[in-house]
Amino acid sequence: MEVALSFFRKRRLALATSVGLACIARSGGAQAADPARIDYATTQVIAASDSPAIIAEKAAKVLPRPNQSTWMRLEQTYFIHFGPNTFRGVEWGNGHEDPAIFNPTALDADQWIRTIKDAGGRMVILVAKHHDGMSLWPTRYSGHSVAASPWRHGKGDLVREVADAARRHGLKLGIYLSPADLWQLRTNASNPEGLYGDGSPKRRSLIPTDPASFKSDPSKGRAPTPGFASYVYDVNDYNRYFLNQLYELLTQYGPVDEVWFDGANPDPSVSETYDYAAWYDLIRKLQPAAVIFGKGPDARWVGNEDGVGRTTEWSVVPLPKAPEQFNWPDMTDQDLGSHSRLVPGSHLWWYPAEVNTSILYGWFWARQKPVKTASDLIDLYYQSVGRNGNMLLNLPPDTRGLIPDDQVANLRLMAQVVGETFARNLAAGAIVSADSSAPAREPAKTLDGDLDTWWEAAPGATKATITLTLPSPVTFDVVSLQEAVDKRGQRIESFEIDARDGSAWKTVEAQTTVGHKRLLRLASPVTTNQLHIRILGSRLEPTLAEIGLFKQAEIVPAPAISERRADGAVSLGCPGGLRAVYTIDGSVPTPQSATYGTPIPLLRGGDVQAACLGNDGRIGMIASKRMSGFAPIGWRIVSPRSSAVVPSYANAIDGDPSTLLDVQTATMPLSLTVDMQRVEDLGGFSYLPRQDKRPDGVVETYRFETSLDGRIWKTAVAEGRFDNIRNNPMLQEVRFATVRARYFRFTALKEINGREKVSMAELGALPVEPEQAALR
Ligand code: FUL
Repeated sequence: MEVALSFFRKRRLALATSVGLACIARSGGAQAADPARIDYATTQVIAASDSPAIIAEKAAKVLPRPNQSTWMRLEQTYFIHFGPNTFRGVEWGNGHEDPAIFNPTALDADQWIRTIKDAGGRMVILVAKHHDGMSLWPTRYSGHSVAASPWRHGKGDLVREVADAARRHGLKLGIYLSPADLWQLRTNASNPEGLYGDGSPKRRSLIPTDPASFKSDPSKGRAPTPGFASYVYDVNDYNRYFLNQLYELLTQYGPVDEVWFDGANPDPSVSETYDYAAWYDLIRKLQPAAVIFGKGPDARWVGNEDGVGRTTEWSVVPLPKAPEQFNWPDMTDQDLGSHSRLVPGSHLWWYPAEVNTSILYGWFWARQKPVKTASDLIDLYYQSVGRNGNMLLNLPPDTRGLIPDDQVANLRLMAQVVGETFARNLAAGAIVSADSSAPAREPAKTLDGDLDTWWEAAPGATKATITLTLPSPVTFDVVSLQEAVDKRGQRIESFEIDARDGSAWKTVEAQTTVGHKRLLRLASPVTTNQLHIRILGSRLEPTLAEIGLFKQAEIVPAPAISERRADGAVSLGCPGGLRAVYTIDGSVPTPQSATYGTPIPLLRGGDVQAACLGNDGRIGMIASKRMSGFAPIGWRIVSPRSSAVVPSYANAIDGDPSTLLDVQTATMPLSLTVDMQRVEDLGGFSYLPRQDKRPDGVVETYRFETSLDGRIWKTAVAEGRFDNIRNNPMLQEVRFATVRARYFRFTALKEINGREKVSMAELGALPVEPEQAALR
């Protein structure tokens, strides 16, 4: 035993230090010969004696690892969030779900993949297990999986269906496996066997472990998947469970190109230590080409769930420790990699951004969650792919197991615009010259359509001007630039673009970083036959692999949908007197839908989807807006009582999301009582947090009560939580058993940062909806 253990300890040490090393090359091999020379490497360390120029050179000579190079070229990737949450209409589960609720009636993974492919997606990342802990493949290591659901009579395997469909259509596959696992939580009364936080010791474990002796003798393995080996790790129960789940996912379904580790944990009251070193090691062994995202070394969360990359986005970031010892916290600062951050002791590391968001306001489907419009999605494309990041857009299927029509329609419009815009590079045929070039790196290489060849300024030059001269003037409003990051790293720090306007030059853009790809949408179209790209600052000789000029495809813009007016009606407006068509039944508008004439009454709330028809009768971009619940006509605040009521209280019930109730020094808990002035059957309430991106006063936990007379109160929700509201401050609709009421009282129990502050854009009351009865 002793011998085995000490052998194992040595092995684990070796493992820990080898994590990620398969692809780490340190600079310095040639330093013995020429101490001044800095070689290209996948990591560089800044020394106290390094001059600013040496620091810049080191930063410029950090290269992406091969898995990252392939990944960055995917650009458009898609997420699928589907699971028990879909059937419960929630964002986060609780670990008490009965797998029987997972019962999609028409699940078609092929429809998911076709939708993604048609939109230009190159990879699908499937949530195989979310925080609730239900595995969507028939894992051997827990009964809490699709095998216990009625879907496909307990014989279903969602990972298999998605992996097969992805392969059929030539898409890569990624896997999201939540480290947080509420089903396994030691305190979960629904699962007395919970492993998460069970305090178990680390034991020598063979992966894949024999499920029959998972706890009694974890050194006993089961037969490995054909083509794969077994591995030994010294881990506790939950980490062994996690490693075995990873093993199943990474050996049974073909190539996996991204493994997604989320940092969120809905119930931190039970603590568990994640043995990341072992997880990374196993991933590298089973799927060496996979990128490890988030809580991992290969791809970085951009820092928000809105789908917005930084305008200055460095792929090289300084780590305070060596990458193999680092624990990858979320990096949310505005400036992650500029020169001032590159301090002595930093380990420079290629760590590109992934920009994730959902097509719905929410990660899981629910009927009330509005769909982003095509123009929102086009913005997302420019703010992610166009800002040196990969786009990761979530398409959540509904309870049928299909991506609903409204998502498909908006995505299709987005893909049409993006596809048409980038179909033709208007710079083709230009003569490209540069004021300096390195040997064999001539500027014509920026127009050869090959990312692996590039122009590079002459040795020593950190500024340069490239000139494009076209045979005749072209009109464009998008400029695309790409650096030769794979072979030369990321270098450009600032640049400007000038267009020739007669005999003068006019600056049309001034920006900072480029990286793998930078797309610039100009304020207005430019017509010219000559263009300068002036690189004003670069960490080392600047490079450009590709240059593109494009004209955004014309599409009829979406109509403006007003807020609900005081009388509860909504109006639509199209530019240039175009005709608007709309629906309020959740269907996607078509040219045959109702034509807008007079304001649409929405006294009990609803979804408006509308589009303008072009002069040729073609449908334009679709806008949608949800009017949540009853129109607040005649509502008044009963308490806090008038003397104490600052005017802003009424802002929560004025139907106008742009006005805020904003109490900066609240005595918590803070209650707000509203008199609706009439008796209604209530089926729930809504809370719209402030939409200005500030966290102040955003409510995390609440109580909700109702009353017929303002004296006797019924509790509808004693203590509820708006899950994931910090990262996703969207409209919250909470349903409860039908109750007749004239008054309601919302109590803010806790602000997201635990401060004495309360804010809200709107508070609303919801009518009873038919499908409510089905919610548990
Ligand atoms: C977050 C999670 O908590 C959400 O539910 C979702 O999975 C998102 C992609 O990451 O942190």
